Amino acid sequence: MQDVTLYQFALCPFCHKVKAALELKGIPYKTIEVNPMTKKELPELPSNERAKVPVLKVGEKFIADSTEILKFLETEDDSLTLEEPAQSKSMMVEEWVDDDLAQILPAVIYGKAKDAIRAAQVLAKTSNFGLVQNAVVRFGGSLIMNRVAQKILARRGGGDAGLLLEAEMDKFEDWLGEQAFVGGEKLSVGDAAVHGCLTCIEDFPAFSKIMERQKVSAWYERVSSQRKRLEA
Ligand SMILES: N[C@@H](CCC(=O)N[C@@H](CS)C(=O)NCC(=O)O)C(=O)O
Repeated sequence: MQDVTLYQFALCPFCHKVKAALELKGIPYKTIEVNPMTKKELPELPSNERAKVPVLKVGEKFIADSTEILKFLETEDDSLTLEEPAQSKSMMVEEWVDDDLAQILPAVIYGKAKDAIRAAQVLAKTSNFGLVQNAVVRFGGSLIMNRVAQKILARRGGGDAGLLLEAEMDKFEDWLGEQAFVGGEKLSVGDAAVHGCLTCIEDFPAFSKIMERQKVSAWYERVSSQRKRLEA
C-alpha cells in the first residue's frame, strides 16, 4: 500500500479503531497528532465534512470517518471480512461501537475530575504543540471534554459512566460467547472496532475493571497478539 498517515487525537476511540484495523492488517503508518482546539494540522476536507478525526491519508487520497476508513481498507485487502451470517454480526458489532461504546468513552475518560487529570497526563505523553498550546490542550481540552462527558451522561439517563460501560460490556460478552472472536474463529472488523476502543482506555481504571471479565480479557489478549505496529 502507498504511504499511510493517520490524523488523530491521542484519546479518540474512533482513531484507535482505525489503528487496530491497520495493525491487524500489518499496514505501516505514521500518525499526526491534531490539536483539538485549532485542528490546524487537519488537511482541507470537502466543505460539507465537519473537521473531525480520524482522517487517513493513503498516497494522495484522504478518507474521513472511521467506518469509511475501515471500508476502504477492506477494499484493499479483505482480511477482516467474513462469510455470511458472521459478516452481518461483525457489522452489527461495529455499528454498536460507533453508536454506543465509543460514545460512552469520553464520559469514562473525562467524566470525573480525577479521570480528567489522568487524561491530561496521558495527553502529555503525546501532544507536542509547543509549551503554551500543550498546556491549553492538556488542561483546557480535558475541562471541555469533562463538560461534553456530563452531557453524554445526561443524554443516557445520568448515572455513573463506569456502570454504563459495564452494561455495554455485558452485551459484548454475550455476543462473544465461547467463540475466539466476535464472528467465530476468524478476526473481523467487529473485533478491530471493539479492541481499538478498549485500547483507548488502557490507562484508565475502567479498563482494569473490564479485564476482570475472563472471556473478554482472553479475547483482548488474542487480538493484541495479532496487532503489529509498523512505523512507516
Ligand atoms: N463518525 C466519526 C466520529 C468521529 C468523531 O466524533 N471524532 C471526534 C473525536 S473522538 C472529533 O473529531 N471531534 C471534533 C469535533 O467534533 O469538532 C467516525 O467514526 O470517525
